[in-house]
Amino acid sequence: MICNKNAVDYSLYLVTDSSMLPPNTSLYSQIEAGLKNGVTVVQVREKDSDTGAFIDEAVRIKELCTKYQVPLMINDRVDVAMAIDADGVHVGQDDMPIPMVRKLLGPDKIIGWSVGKVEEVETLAYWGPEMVDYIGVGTVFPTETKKNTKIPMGPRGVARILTALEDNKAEWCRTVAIGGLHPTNIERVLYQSFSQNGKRSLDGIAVVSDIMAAPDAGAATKRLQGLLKQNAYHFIPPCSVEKSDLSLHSKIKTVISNVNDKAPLIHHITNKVHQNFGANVTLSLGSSPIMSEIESEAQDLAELPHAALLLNTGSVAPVQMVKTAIAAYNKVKKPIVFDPVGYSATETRLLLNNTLLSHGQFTCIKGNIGEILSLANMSKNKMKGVDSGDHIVDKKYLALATKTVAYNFRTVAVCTGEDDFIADGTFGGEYKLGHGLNKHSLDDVPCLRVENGPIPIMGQITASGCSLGTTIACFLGGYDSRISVFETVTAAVMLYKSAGFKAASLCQGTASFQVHLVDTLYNLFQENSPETWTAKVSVV
Ligand code: TPS
Repeated sequence: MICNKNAVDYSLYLVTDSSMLPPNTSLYSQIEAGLKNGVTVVQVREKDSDTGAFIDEAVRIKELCTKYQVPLMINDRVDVAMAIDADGVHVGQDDMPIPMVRKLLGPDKIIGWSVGKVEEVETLAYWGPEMVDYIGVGTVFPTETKKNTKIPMGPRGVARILTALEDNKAEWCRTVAIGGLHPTNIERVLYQSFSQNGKRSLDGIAVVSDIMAAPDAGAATKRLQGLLKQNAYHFIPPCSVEKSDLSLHSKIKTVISNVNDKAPLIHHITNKVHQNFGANVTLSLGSSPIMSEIESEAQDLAELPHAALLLNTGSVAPVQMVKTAIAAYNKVKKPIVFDPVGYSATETRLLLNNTLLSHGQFTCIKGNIGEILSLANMSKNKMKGVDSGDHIVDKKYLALATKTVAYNFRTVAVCTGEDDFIADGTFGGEYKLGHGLNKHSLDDVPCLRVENGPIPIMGQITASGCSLGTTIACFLGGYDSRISVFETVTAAVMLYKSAGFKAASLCQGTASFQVHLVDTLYNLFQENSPETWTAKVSVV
């Protein structure tokens, strides 16, 4: 027994596995390299060892843990934990029931439980603080390490568990996320996993393969420690200006001249109906379109200067290709605009859109009223097809839904309709282990409303909504860290609405509306005089 169980640091929790050791390493050399470089808890997990061998191993690992003053947990085997006086036991849902484990171990040992469902949180809350000390929340992502894992829950699934802990007042219970966690996704998981009230975040992460299978386990541990200490996830370069006295109009001018100078490359993965129109809109905004669904070039495209990805799921490229593209843009910190068309219209679309949402960090998520209400889980009726939901007029409700999407996905969310709503739930990329961040609740999400009166003809041509996505992507492609993503997206929405309004007054019908829309976008962009635009913005 090493520790006081109420003062355990769960931030970097190592679960051992001797079946994946690289050449020239041993179980002990890997664990010691981890301990030397910042592992804060060790769990011995040997699924196939005989009892005698397991005990020998656990005794040696206990010596290491004692040397580094780190708590030692035993997976599943309460008898082994008692025999060697380990600090505690970690059990799964199918292992010995928790009240029995507690009875055997007594009140001072640590008990951890693998949890994936809200009902399991309700149970541990019902048991009270004497039973479960911490939970392993997972599996977050698919992993080769554990057989028979449940369906990956993604960061939103982790957030649901953290919310359930708050709802059930289980404030004593600490949390680590586990399953498929690696440096490519850990910052995102820490950033996107928080309780709905903002008061709780993860206490740490648990890994097996990232350390145990690493040729240099010390370096792997250091890398993880670095990510844990960062306290911010910059998925695109952070805004360098805290507060500026410049007016919105002068910022918009800067945004447009940046786009003009940089001529961003807008990589579209979009539906067939939108492809041609989207390419023309891109060109009208001084940018270059590329419609590519080739998986092997996604990384190369992401690395081109001023590239941005527009991902529209109206008709979908192969899922693996899309995942590769999301990872590629996240890796090089370039913007992604996500347009989850018909988000939950069918089970297939819901699954696909949710899979993609759990796979990356999006700079902006744009949807129509139906999509945003469904994404916010505030839809009263299930949306049919890709119905825009325009009949819903309660503006407060729409603002709240937009804020909820922005907050839940840590993104800038845009809800389109007669009025557009834009909300910023990014909080500058900040995260903090354990107790959430002060002032990071839904109420702290800023939201704007962009109005230009009804433009009904906008809904009578194809791909007008999709091309707002294109416009946002062009503006973000020219992103300049002196102007926030929120303001950059607002500029795009205001330009697009003003262009739609003007084109509607110039056209003779739907076909010429489309032509006038591209012409007007081109002209307003070239003139760069936002003070003449008709769309008005207000704070909600
Ligand atoms: C603290 N568990 C869930 S996923 C996984 C394991 C072992 C494999 C992750 O491997 N929570 C805690 N301890 C446990 N043993 C579990 C959950 C069960 P990798 O990191 O290689 O993806």
